Formats: sequence, C-alpha cells, structure tokens
Amino acid sequence: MAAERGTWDSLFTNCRLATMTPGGAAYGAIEEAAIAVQDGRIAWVGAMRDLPPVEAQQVKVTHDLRGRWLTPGLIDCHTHLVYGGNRAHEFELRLGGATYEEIARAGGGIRSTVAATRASTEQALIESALPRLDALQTEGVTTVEIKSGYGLNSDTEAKTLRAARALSWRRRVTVRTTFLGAHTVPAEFDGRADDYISLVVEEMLPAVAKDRLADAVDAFCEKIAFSPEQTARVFDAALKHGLPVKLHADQLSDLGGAALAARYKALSADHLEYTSDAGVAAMAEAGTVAVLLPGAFYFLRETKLPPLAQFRAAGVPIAIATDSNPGSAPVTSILLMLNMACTLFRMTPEEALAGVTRHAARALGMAESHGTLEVGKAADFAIWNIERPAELCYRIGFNPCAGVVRGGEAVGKLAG
Ligand code: DI6
Ligand code: FE
Repeated sequence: MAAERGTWDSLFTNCRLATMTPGGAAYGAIEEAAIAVQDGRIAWVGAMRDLPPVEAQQVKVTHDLRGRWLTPGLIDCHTHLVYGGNRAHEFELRLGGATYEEIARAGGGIRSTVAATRASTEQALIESALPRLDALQTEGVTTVEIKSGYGLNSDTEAKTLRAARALSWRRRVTVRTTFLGAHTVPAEFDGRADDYISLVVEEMLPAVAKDRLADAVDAFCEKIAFSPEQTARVFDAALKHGLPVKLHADQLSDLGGAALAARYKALSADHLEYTSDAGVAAMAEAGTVAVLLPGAFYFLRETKLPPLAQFRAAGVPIAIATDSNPGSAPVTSILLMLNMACTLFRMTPEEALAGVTRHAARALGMAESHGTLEVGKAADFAIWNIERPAELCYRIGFNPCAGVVRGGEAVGKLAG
C-alpha cells in the first residue's frame, strides 16, 4: 500500500471497500477508504487517512462515492452465453413430467440448441448474446467466461468462439473463452461417440488452438455425454496444445469426474452435486476450484446437494457462476446466484461473494490479475448502493449496482 508518487487517472474516495483479500477482516473490508487507478490498474488502495496528499498526486478525476460499497468487478466463470434459439418448449415438457435426461436421450436437449446454433450466422449469435451479457454487466460483472459446445462441428465451434471473443469488442467486458467440443455426441455421430472424440482431438481442438480461439478446454463427463476415458482423450489433447482444462463433472451422477479433472490439474471442476469424498480430496490436492452452479440445481429441481461441508473442510476454493445456458440454467443474474448459493447451498454471504470474485478468478487462471482489490491488479470494480455486503446476497430481483468500472474506465455513467 505504499504511496507511489505520480499521476493517477482516477481516485475513488469516501467508499467502503470489500477488497476480498483473505485472512483479515470479513470481506477484506476497509471502511472510509479510497482506491486509485493508473493505466487500468489499481495504483493505491487503503484507508482515507493514509491517502498521500492528493495535490501531490495530480489526480485527473476524483469520484466521491459518499459511503457506497465498492467490490472487485464480479466474475461469471461458467457460462454458455452464445447459442441459437431457446428451449422454453422443453421447459413445458419437463413441467409435464419429462426429465432433463429423457429429453436429451430423445434428441432434444443440447442437440436442439446445436441445430439452432448451426443455423445462426456469427452476427446473429453475437446479437442474441448481447442482451444476456448486458444483463450480467448491469449487475457488476466485468469478466465472463463463455463456452462453445452448441456447434459440435469445426465450423460452428469456431463460429461460436469467434462470436464470444467479439462480445468483448462490443462491450467493456473481459471475455475468456472455453472450447467445449465434447459437450454431447452430435446426431450425425449417433452410436459413434469414440469417433466423434477422434474428430474433437484430431481436428477441432488443433484448429481452435492454432487460431487461439480458446483459453481453456472443457468436456461434459456424464452418462448422457462422455465417459471418463473419452474425457481423458480430450484432456490429453488439450494439454498437448498447452491449454488448461475444466470439467462438467458429477452433475447428474458420479462418474469420478472431479478426481479425473484433478488428475489433469484442472483449473476447475464444475457442478459437483454427486462428487464423492475421494473426488473432493483429489481436488484439494490438485488446487482445482469447485465451481457450483445453483441456477442449474434449481432449474432442474435437483435435490442432491454438492458436498459443501467436505469442500470447506478440505480447503477447496468454491466459486459460483450462472451456467447461463438455454437448457439447464436460463439465468442471466449473478446476484440471484449469490442468493441461491446462500439459500440452497447454505453458503455464507462472504463465501458466496468470494465465489464470484477471488475464487472465480482462480477458476479462470486469472488469480494474479483479477478477483481482489489489490495494487497492481486490474481496476475492475462494481459500486453498490448497499449498507453491508450481505445485501448483495439477500435480495431477490433487485439490483443495487450504482456503477461498473472495467480497466479503470466507467461502463456507462457512474451514479453521482
Ligand atoms: N451441463 C449443463 O448444465 C449444461 N451443459 C452441461 O454440460 C446444459 C446444456 C444444455 O442443456 O443446453
Ligand atoms: Fe455448464
């Protein structure tokens, strides 16, 4: 927190900071605080009384936040934001008694979104994702991970990842892309899952890596998708191309996905309702983040809770994300996920907030540069009209966000 002499691009004064740095006060809170920005990064953070004489700093712009709370920009570390169409009809079918798995096995589910995504132009995919991205951003999200996985052929997977990257040029938001070619077996490979995996590892993944379209590789390890052996083939190829891995693991059944992900030093294993004690231990050992997705849990009316107590006891970092997708989580509210993480999973508000900041950054391999308010990290902030951080988790359907700053620049207008 040493005062650097020089010019600050902006200084936010009279705020309360939830720095989310671990080990000290709850939420890493600093009351009566200030935070300064230089070249898109945090240049100074601390208590107002320790602020070096402001004249000496030649601050370009000062924002008096008049007691508002400021948190790190929120990070949605697991979404499938780019896709064609929607699946409201399957929602009706499920309400009529069909299960998610039955619909998938009957050729609906992911495959119906694949058909709509293949039929969409890249531009149409961008345009349809923008309102969803805007909804997240309005609630303080500054970084979003976006997976492919509704293309399932080389052209459409690449189109999806390009559309995802393009979103970051259309909005002031940081996008991390993940190649999820192994999401499900496409209809044209029915009964030939191994052949499809060969296509993924021999053609699709090398092309995605060559064009630098993805920052990580994911797979869906599940009875209705891919076996642990098939998943391992995808992971071997990912590591060969220098890409870190993540996994949709143990969502509907325990195939040992969490332990498999840990064996590959995965950044994260996600969903995890059915994860065993051995899976938890393997994740702890590997430093793999547990990404919990309460929106999918809720929307599929799952009753098996992820092993939260075990994750806590083992010291596994827990992140929370929307899983925004048309089938199992048509969610575009990160604040609602904070609420659900607390009400459904009994996480504490502080754990939930760490789950969309510090731990979410780690799940994306961005812990060095994002996720907490510390000198040198990206100046990504959300500003809130709240009295205490727990309010972010407490309300349902209310957005107290008063402003968003990404890379030191305001997204839209900051509330005065
Ligand atoms: N698990 C999920 O919850 C999403 N993908 C996955 O592997 C849902 C995908 C969908 O139903 O469209
Ligand atoms: Fe997902």
